[in-house]
Amino acid sequence: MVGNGVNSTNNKAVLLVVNAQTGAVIREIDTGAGSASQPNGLFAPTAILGADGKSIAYAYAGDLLGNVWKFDMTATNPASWTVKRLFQAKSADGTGAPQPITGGVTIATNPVTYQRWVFFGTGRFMTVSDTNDKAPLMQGLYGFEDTDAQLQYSDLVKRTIINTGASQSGYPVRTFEPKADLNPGAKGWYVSLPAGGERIIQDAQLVANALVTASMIPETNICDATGSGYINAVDAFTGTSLGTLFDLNNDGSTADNNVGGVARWLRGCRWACRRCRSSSTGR
Ligand SMILES: [Ca+2]
Repeated sequence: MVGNGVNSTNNKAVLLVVNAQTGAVIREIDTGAGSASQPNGLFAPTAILGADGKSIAYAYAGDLLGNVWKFDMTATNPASWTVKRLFQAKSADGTGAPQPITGGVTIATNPVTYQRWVFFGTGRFMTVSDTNDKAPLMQGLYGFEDTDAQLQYSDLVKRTIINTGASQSGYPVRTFEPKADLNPGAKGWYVSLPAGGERIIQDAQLVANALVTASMIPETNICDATGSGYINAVDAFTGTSLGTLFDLNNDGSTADNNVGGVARWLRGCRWACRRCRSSSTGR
């Protein structure tokens, strides 16, 4: 299974299911989302096996217009496979421009509720103009339950990044808000990334209950090989702080209780690209 990607002739987001042995197309599942004026494309899908442990039951994928799709492939006949939208990510809490989902989506089961969850970050880094996208709160990080219906922003809890200007052991650090349960009835959470062009263009990794994903902040000069970003880690099922995860002072322990002058709530560690490569800035 592959997403059709960008620049297709019909500008839609389409999942392609191909026979791996022969290359024959088993089914193209068109989400119907996209047009010439709003070109779309589907990115990397993640599939879930059914109860037999060998047959694909569902696949999930995001598209250029911020849609998260769930493909139901439980039917024996591929012609009966269906797709539905679970969410549409938009900037500034759902009121603004669609947030492109160009990395894959991550799927996991909540160990407490046994419900399936979907995780992803938003952003794109494909064109020259993408590097100049520095608007605040343009992109985000999301986690929500697959309720088999489309969720709205009102179904999610807004989480925030706090303590954004600190440093520890030479690293710029920041923190997510202290550990807290989801509000009653909430189906997930989201975090808006700050200004400066920060975005997420990779699929998140789940390590135990830690959702870990790198964000990137490109430099405006597209010829520059440098840039920076954060390694972000949050509690996957609440979107809040984990406690301890990073060893910033290199003492062999992740119990860095005081980070950047703020106790215990470290969740982001900034990295900087140091590749030795000639560029316009000579770095
Ligand atoms: Ca340490």
